[in-house]
Amino acid sequence: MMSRYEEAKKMFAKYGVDTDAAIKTLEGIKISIHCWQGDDVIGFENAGELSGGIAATGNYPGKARNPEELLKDFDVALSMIPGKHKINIHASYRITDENVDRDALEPKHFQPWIDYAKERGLGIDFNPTFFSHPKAEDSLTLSNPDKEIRDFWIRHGKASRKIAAYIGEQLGIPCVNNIWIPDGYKDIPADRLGPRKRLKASLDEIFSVKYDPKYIIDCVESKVFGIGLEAYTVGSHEFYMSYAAKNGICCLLDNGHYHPTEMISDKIPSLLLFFDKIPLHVTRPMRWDSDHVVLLDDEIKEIAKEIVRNDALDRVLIGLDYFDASINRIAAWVIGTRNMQKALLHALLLPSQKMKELQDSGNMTELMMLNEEFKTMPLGDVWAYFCEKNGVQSGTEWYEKIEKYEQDVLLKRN
Ligand code: RNT
Ligand code: ZN
Repeated sequence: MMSRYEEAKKMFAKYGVDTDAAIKTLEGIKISIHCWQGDDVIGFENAGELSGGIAATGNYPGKARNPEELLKDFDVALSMIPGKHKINIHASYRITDENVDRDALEPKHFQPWIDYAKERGLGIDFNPTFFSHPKAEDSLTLSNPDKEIRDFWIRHGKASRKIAAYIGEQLGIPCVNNIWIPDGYKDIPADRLGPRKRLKASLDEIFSVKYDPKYIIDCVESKVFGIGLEAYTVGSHEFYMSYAAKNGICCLLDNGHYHPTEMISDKIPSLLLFFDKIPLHVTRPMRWDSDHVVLLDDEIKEIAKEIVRNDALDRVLIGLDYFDASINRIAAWVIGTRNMQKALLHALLLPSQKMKELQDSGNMTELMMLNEEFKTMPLGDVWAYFCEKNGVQSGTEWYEKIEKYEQDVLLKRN
C-alpha cells in the first residue's frame, strides 16, 4: 500500500500537486449524511406513506423500522466511511414515546440524537418535515390558502428552528436548518402569485425569531417540480434565491431540483459571490429528481472542483440527499458518501492554479491535454492510503462486512 502511495505521490508531485496536503484537507471535510436513506424516508411517527411529490422505490429487505435499528445501521455505515461527519435528520425522526404533533416538537424530542452524535463526535443538521402528514395531504403547507393549516406549519417551522439552534449549541457545531416544502399544483394554476405571497409571509414569520448564527444556519431549498405536482412549484429557484438574498439566509442547492441540463456546479461560483455559505443536497437525478445513490460521475466531480478550486471548503456545506430502496441501504450510504469524498480528493489533486493560468492565457489546447491526463492519474492509490490512514478499509473489502451484517441482522427483520 505504502509503496503504491509513494509512487502516486511522486507522479502528482511532478505537476506540483501535494498529495499529503490533499489528504490532510480531505480529513477535515465534514459531509452531512442523511439519516433517511436508512428507512426510505419513513421516520418514526408511524406515518407509513411517503408523500410530497418525492418517492423511494424498491423493496430491498432489511430497512430500519425504529430508532434502535436506524442508529445501529448508521454505525455500521460510519465504520466504513473515513473521517468525522454530520448526520442529517428530519423532524419526523423524533425519538419519543409522546404522541406529539409536529407543531409541538421540542428539543427534548431529539435528545437521543444529540447524545448519539456527542458520543461519536458527529455534528447534526436538521430539517422540518412538511410532508407525509395529514395536514399536508394536498401538498399545500406554508402556502395553503387555509390560514389554520398555514399556521400549523408556521408553528412547525418555528419549532424546528428552535430545535436546530439547541442542537447547534449542544454540539458546538452549527446546525443547518433546511426548509423544503412540497407545495405546488398538478395542473395549470389560476393564480401563481397568491401562493408565493403566502409562502413569503409564512417564511417571514418563521424567521422573525432570531438565533445566534453560531448555532444555526438557516436555509431554504427550491425545486423545479414534484411527482403529481408537475405544473407549478410555489418554492421555485427564483423565489427562494431572492428570498434568501434579501433576508440574509442561505439558498440550498439540491442537484436533483433543476432542469436536466442545468448544473449546480455552475451555480456554486455565482452564489459564492453573493452568499456567505452555500448548503448542498448532493444526489443523482436520473431523468427526474429520482434520488439515486451518488456515483463518482462527471457532475459530482465538477461540483467538487468548484468547491475546492474556489477555496470554498468552509463555505459550501456538503450534504447528501438520496434514497434508494432497491439496494442494501447501508451500502447506499457508504458508496454515496465515499464517492463524494473521492470527488473532493479528485479535485484536491488537480493542478488548479496551473489550469486557471492556461485558461487566462487562452491556452485551451494545453488545458484540454492536462485535464485529460489527470483523468488517468492514480487517484485510487491516494484514496486507498487515505482510507487506511483513517482506519477504514479501502477497495471492496468493506463490502464483506455489509454482506455479513445483511445475513446476521437485516434479513432477520422481515
Ligand atoms: C425533496 C427535497 C428534500 C427531501 C428531503 C427528504 O425533493 O430534496 O430535501 O429530499 O428533505
Ligand atoms: Zn433535497
